[in-house]
Amino acid sequence: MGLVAYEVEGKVAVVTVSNAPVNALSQAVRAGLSEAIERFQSDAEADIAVICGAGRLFLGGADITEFGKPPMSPGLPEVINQIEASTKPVVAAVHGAALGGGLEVAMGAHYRVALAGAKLGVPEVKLGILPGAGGTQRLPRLVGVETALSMITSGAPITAEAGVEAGLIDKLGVGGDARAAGVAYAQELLAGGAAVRPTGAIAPPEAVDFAAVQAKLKAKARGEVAASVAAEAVEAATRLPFAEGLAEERRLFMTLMDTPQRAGLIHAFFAERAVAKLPEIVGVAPRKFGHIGVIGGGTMGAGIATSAALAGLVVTLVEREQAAADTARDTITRNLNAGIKRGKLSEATRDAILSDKLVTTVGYEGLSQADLVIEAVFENMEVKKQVFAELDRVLPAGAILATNTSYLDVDEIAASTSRPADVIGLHFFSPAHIMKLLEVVVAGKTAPDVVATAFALGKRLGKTSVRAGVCDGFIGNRILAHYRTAADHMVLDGASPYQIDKALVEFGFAMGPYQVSDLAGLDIGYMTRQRKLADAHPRDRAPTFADALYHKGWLGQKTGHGYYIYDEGSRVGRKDPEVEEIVAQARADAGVTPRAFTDEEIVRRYMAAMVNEGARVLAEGIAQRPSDIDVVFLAGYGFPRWRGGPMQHGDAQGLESILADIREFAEQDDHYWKSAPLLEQLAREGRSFDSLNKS
Ligand code: 3H9
Repeated sequence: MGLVAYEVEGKVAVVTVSNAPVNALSQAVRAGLSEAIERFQSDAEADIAVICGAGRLFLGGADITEFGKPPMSPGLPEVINQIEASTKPVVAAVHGAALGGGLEVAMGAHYRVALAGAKLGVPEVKLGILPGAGGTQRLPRLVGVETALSMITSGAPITAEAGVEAGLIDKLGVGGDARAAGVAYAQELLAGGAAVRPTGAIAPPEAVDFAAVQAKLKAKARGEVAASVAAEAVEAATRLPFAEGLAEERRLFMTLMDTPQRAGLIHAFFAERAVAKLPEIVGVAPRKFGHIGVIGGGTMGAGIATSAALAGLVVTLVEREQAAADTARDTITRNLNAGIKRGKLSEATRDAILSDKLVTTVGYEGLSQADLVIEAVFENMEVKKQVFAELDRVLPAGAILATNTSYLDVDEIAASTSRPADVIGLHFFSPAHIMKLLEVVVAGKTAPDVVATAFALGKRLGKTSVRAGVCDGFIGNRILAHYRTAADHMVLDGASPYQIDKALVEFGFAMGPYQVSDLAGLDIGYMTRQRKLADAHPRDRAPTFADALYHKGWLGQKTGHGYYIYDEGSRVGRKDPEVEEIVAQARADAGVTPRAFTDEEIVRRYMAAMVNEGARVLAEGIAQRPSDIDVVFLAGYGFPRWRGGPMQHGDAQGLESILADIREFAEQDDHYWKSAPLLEQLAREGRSFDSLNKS
């Protein structure tokens, strides 16, 4: 029977889905399940059926690769209705995970057993849709509206144990064999004379204050619609008979299926999985990395050390003086304590890390046993070279020498050592123990197994690792520098920094560029401008207002004042009229007559700049694929996930249209606005960035 096996074992029909890797409910699986249930109806040898999954989990949900394509019969809702309508009882035996359509299959069954630790969830909203195979109608009937709403609108799974408590699971299975647990439970049910028990026959659940629910969801949605629409479907369950509720769910599901948000979120899902697929490391075994060294105990070094220690690695952090080493230990302890507050680790784990896993010390000799050392010292080439000379001297053969530089030339650092093949960039984002993004900067001579180790380490640390080539700023900061310039030009031409922040937050960014400056510190941007001064072109337009703020000592949140004023204890800034005056002065000094910008033009300019520089980064091979750039911006720069990332956004807008914007903007400034040749080529050929993801 292809992907779905049917066997009878002592009056129990065992229906097993085997569709590696996650038992997605593809057309062939749906057809197989439907056939199996039909066969069970007329099978005199079987009085009860068990549905289970082969491999590491029960069912991972609908086959996401089918979305956006013409539907193929039988549909999942029909198959689940068929299971529920079975005249003989059906049991779902869950192990690993039952997700989305997978949990919906389980809810269509009459009884559910789950192995301890299994995850039960309806993550559809994370893909821009809602549980569309009865989940919004059956789940509230089983667990009540409140729990159903929480699971459906967050997409977060619960454990089998919590499922039992909530009434979703009837029995917690023992042992590691779901099929055996399912058969045992089925026999127990048979012995007790259990009858069919359709979830759809349960009375509609009691309503809650749905207006309040919607208000709460909309307040935190930042433009994302799925959770709110999913809550509408749950609301329908409370007021409509089951069949009508299913029809309403279907209608709402189809509206979400048609949104660009669905396309953006599913793009993000696959982009995040494609990012680790690198031809250069296929079949290459990573080196060992159980003992990590960190050079420098500032915010970044301490964050990296925290991240590694939390992942169970042994960490030796080296500082120049004992006092600095002690401060680093204090910072790491604070990071761990904050993790305890957020429920990420226990006090016992913290104590074990501090006593057994973490050494903070002075001098490089403590690194003689280290497998991989990450340098996180001051961003200065000469300082870095001194550190690498020391590392070259003390590290054992085969150890990896990594730099956390955010823009310096990793090739030059590598060339200063006697072992350039062992050198790589590992660009963490601050705070390093929290931010997901890790740029793996591969230099010209970096060995493939060093790249493989960097990706294995990233996975161990729970990071999203993206391969980047060597250039000033790598993928993220290079593109950031370019679009940030577009924002500064708009300020010089008449837009207020506050309007720009507001327009971009409404677009869906976590923060606008001037809020980001305040968070990062205005000194960072100032140093970058100073560093690049020597390469400046006479037609470059300097953001003199930003320099003026820096010289006033308004460095952002850390000084309580940057573009915004931060009142004591507040991280939310308020506007400052004095900043507007400083900006007005900068315009006057530059001889600019200010003009008004619409929010729409602000977004168009910002995004055109981002996509254009993204195209250059691709053409130069700094990023391997457009979707890797998307992942960088989703994981590290607060880009709205439901838009899929900047390159996906470019595709969604149409590359012709982005190019037309750039040409329009170039009429006022043809020095800054030069279209990238790759963008022109793709637009000319009628192709998208996504076509490069596939090639
Ligand atoms: C749904 O069910 C809609 C219904 O309500 C209504 C229908 C009418 N389909 O993540 P991994 C691939 S919506 C197709 O690395 P892990 C994935 O791309 C669905 N492919 O493994 C990857 O491929 P490759 C609701 C899928 O162990 C490979 O499997 N369900 C699907 O880290 C391994 O994936 C979800 O949203 C899929 N559904 O994590 C669950 N899932 O090797 C989505 C995975 O070629 N999936 N693939 O790169 C997950 O969250 C994780 O994959 C899971 C395993 C936790 C299951």
